[in-house]
Amino acid sequence: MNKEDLYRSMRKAIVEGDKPAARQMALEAVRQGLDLNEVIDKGYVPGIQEVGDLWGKGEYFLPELITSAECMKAAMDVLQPEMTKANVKSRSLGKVVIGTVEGDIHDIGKNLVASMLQANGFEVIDLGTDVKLERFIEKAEAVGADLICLSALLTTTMANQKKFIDLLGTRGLGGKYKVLVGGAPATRKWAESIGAQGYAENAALAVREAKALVGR
Ligand code: B12
Repeated sequence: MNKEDLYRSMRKAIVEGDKPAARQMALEAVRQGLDLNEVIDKGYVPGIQEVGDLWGKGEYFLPELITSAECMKAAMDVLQPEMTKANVKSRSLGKVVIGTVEGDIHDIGKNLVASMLQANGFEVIDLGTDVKLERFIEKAEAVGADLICLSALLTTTMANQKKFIDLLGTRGLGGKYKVLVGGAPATRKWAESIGAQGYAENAALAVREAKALVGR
């Protein structure tokens, strides 16, 4: 199968919620030695975006969204170890504590960011979803993190990104960690307004931003 057909099939697998196909296409991409960052960006992400549009139009409901999210995960479970293998670095670029903030269970974007950071040489500690703000601090302190990455997909939970920066301040830890925020409702302007050190609109840019923040 050529690259364009493969990307189309990946998109279709996500939109139709076909987990075996999503996984199979990922294995095929690895077999063909394709650029896996491009595979994610051009094959899988457009699929989940289309699912979002279908939901917005009222054509898809929660069960379809969940199935599509599981398909994304099945594909990433194949791609992520391969990406990490291909980029094995002798020394870590830095330690990253990442999670989706309290009240929010969206994790597809967060997982992509975590995978790409890891694949590009960061040591990533993923706390999962619905993470209490204190937990980010506890973990960052325990592992000696360089960066803390907060994902939020809801306009309501986005407020927790600001609360987190305020919490760091009240704990006397403002400036100790570089905080990177993201998620669909976040913007560079929002990041600046709350005093976060970084923002990125997608996983590839998150890697670039994280590297810049640790001076690489
Ligand atoms: C899939 C999905 C779900 C799935 C999530 C499955 C999962 N495992 O994640 C399910 C079905 C569970 C779900 C539930 C809900 N959802 Co929902 N969901 C979506 C949907 C369709 C896609 C999100 C997604 O995965 N996008 C694809 C990824 C790749 O993009 P991304 O997340 O934006 O991530 C990229 C960037 O933002 C960035 N990024 C992300 N995180 C980070 C972090 C850092 C540090 C950085 C630098 C960058 C970064 O990089 C990522 C990769 O490129 C969106 C619609 C949309 N268009 O966004 C709605 C959406 C986010 N959901 C919405 C809502 C309302 C809900 C529910 C409240 C619905 C309900 N009534 O129950 C619940 C929330 C429950 C909760 N407490 O969290 C609304 C939010 C509205 C708002 N403005 O607040 C949206 C926008 C849909 C809509 N148009 O109404 N949802």
